[in-house]
Amino acid sequence: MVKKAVTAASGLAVGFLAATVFFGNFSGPAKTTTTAASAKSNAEKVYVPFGQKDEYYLFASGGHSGQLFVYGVPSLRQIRTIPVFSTDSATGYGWDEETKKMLGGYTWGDLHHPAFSETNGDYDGKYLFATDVANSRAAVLDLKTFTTKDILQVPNTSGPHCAAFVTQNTEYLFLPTRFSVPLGSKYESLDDYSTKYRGVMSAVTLDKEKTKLNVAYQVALPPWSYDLSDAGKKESADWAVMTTYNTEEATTNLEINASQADRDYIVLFNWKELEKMVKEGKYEDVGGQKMIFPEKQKGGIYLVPVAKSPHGVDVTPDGKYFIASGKLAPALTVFSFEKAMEAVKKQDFSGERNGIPVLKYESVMEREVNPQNALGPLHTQFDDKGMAYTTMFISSEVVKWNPKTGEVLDRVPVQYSPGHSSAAEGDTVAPDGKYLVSLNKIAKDSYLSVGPSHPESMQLIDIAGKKMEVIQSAPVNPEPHYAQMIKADKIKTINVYPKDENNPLATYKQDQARIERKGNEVHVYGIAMRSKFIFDSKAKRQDVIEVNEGDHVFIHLTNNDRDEDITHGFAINKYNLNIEVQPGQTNTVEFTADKAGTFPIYCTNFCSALHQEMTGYFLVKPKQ
Ligand code: CUK
Ligand code: CUA
Repeated sequence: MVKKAVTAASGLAVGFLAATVFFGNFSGPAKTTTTAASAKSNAEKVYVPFGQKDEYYLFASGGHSGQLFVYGVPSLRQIRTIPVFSTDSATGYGWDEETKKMLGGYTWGDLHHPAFSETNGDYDGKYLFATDVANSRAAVLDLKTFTTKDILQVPNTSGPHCAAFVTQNTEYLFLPTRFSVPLGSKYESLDDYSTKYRGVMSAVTLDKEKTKLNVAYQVALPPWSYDLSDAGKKESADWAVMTTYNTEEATTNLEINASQADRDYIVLFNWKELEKMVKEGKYEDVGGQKMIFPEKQKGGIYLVPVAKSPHGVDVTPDGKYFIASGKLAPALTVFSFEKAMEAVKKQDFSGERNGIPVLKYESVMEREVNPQNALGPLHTQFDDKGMAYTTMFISSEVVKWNPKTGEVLDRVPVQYSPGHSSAAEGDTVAPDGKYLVSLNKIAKDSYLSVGPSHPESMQLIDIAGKKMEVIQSAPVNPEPHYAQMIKADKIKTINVYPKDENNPLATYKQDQARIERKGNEVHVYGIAMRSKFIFDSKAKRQDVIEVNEGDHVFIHLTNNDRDEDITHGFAINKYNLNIEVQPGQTNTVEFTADKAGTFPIYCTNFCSALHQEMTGYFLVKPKQ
């Protein structure tokens, strides 16, 4: 079924707009120019001399690299790459048993929105969540070790783009999806899109004891696309909001067909009410999940009309308002939670869509703001005075404005086409108001040329004063969708993995390093230490593993160096194997010795003056 015929004229108009969106508008605001005097004072603001540390950590999305990048602010120096959804040979991520199992057979992911765990609406520095649009996964990282601890394959769902965002005490992580699919991803004709397809939102909880993610329940939303969402704060803490597009339910050529209606919606839901429904058994079992169908189980979910094709909604730090914009229109719209709650109470509805009540736009809208000539508003961040900073993708600028009055206070050009920006402690109830990093999609002529494709770009903006000032710029890895910036002193890392005497795979004493055989299974309980491997303490050559062709080999390797930063690697030449053991850590690699021959083993991580000597042999006796 074709939902709506597209007239030639409107198709053209939208096509033109889409072309503008696609290419950006570089003739918009003037490019940042730097005088010698301002360059000197900017350099002083961002220079972090050796021996001193950056004031903030910036955890930035690595997009379709599947990784997460950690930068220091204000220096914008990259400190670390943390693999999350993709394999990473630099750290052996995806080769050792634990991380291989977590990746679930996938070798890549598309990480969009990192989110810190929160306590009372403030980043608590303990965990970081992220989702994978490509293969429908969610991950939790432990910030004590900067490592991925669990990856959840989210059932019944397709592309949890709009996440991660957490409620103010990390009760839930809500994962609405970008794509709608039939429940369970089974085959259904696209002609039945409106009746058989659904956009599923998952409510996920974190088990802090085990650092594991679990799906608490799901909601079968209408077959629309859901975009970036945000949880309420303080008085709106029980609520959350997410934007939708393609409420036209177009199934082809979305560029044009999903931009027909003048308005899309913000989905407004009360998670306390959804929780209650689940407790009262008001759900259906779908593939073992508790699924709420809003058209049958009424209450808790409402729609607020919004300018068409919005790309996100952001809640103000005081929890009073939520801000959304149509990404094809110049208008920023401020909505009031108080008004929305009032309208819900009075049942002030203009009708229903797909069985969900629609609140009247006029009843919830607080004000519309139109910064002159600003185009393509995407995402909004906040400072300590409650001022909002919205990125303008098409006109390549950041606009500072006051959500309480609608007054536009300042504008600064960025190079070019910013997606998100990230303010210091910007998603908390108390942002710091110090820095804003503009995450730009296009670098063009900003850096030394590297050919037809250029890096993405971050620009650091000083937002402490009345006027914004771009003070630093850095090329970055793809794809900086979103980042969160946290005060560095909130993060408490460990230096060495503590000894775990209960771990049967760990070997802490050199004389206990051993090779055990059970039929064609070979278990190596080995040690890596400066600057040797001990696989078998009793053998003539302690650093040799000898097996028969076809044997199933498990190598359990413990790093017995208990000094900070002494990491060892373990690789077998031509066996496509590489793991890492951090100080005190034990990791396992499992494989079949399917190639007979002689294969050198070596440590991949430069660990000492005799690192080059940290080698051994893997000997595979051929089958007779
Ligand atoms: S999205 Cu990429 S700029 Cu995934 Cu938040 Cu808006
Ligand atoms: Cu151990 Cu290099």
